[in-house]
Amino acid sequence: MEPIIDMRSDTVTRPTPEMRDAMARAAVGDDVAGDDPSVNELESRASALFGKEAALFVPSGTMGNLLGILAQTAPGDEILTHQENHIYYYEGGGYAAVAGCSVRFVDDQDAPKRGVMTPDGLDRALRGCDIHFPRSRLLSIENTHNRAGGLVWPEDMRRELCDAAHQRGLRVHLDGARLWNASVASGIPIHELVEGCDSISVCLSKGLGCPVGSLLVSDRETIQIARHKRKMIGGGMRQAGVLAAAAIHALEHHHIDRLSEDHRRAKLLAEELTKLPIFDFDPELVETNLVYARLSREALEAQGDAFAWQDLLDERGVRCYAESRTTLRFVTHLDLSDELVTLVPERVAGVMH
Ligand code: TLP
Repeated sequence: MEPIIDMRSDTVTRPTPEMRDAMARAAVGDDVAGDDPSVNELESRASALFGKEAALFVPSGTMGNLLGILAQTAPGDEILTHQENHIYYYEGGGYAAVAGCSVRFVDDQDAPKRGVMTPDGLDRALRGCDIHFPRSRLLSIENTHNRAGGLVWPEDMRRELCDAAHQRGLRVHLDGARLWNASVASGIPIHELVEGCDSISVCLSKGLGCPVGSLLVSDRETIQIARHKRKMIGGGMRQAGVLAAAAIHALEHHHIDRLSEDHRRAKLLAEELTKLPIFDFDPELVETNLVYARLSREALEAQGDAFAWQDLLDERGVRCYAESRTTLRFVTHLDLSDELVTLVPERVAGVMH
């Protein structure tokens, strides 16, 4: 069925013609030798935007998170995080396989929103200093929180948690793959959203529409260690300015501001989907560009679980991911339009006829 509407992720976007032009024209050099002017420019722009001392261009968000861990822990250390956080859930266990760390979960039982952690939750997880225990070293938070539905952390709670973590001797890493979305949705500038975070990984290849790339942002010393570790794990790239130029183009051409369009379309889609008996979720939970759409009991009984629904929708030209047995995820992004998004509910409804 034409056109195919690909809502699997905001990673599926292709660079715009203008972005490709900027990439073709990029000034480049050998970035491993520190010679690539475009990468150097991107890194210094990022550190200014985030209000931190330094930044490092890396191939992926997964590598940004892994380097955040590698630069701030030693093998045997423990990372504290929520059980639904990407760093634990989706990164192939890199924290263990490469960094030699273990993970201990901080629950969200007294938090107003899923995936949000509190100082009390942190205290329930921390076991203190004792020769029997691993050294608790790093707290990792995620904003926006992917598996909690793209939610934006309540800023006061984030700051409170960062303070509590520091008082307990932990460093704080922020997985800000979609921090741009958090900033646009909350109206809070990026540099404020990262106050109290010791390192931040942010993706360029999601909402901003770049083909490749993420940044790790931190203090000079941590970035220096991360630069060394990046080379160690094979992430040193040569004429990477071709890629950095895409990001500079995105920053200069309103690819951040336009995320409000993605958020508006996600909300609209959620409202339309919940008018169908196929879904059972609250559209109010949609705060940014991710729509976690829980299937109704009726839909599950009629056609099978979310994985079966994913295949059925695929046949109808709507691509999305099943995130669990009951829930489909639809993501809005740069390559969609109002026209395409409004086609989705009727195609979904067609599955039941
Ligand atoms: N997330 C992808 C999948 O891995 C699930 C997606 O489509 O959402 N942190 C967060 C919060 C992420 O959502 C992702 C990607 C990453 C890190 C990793 O980024 P990449 O894919 O660049 O390694």
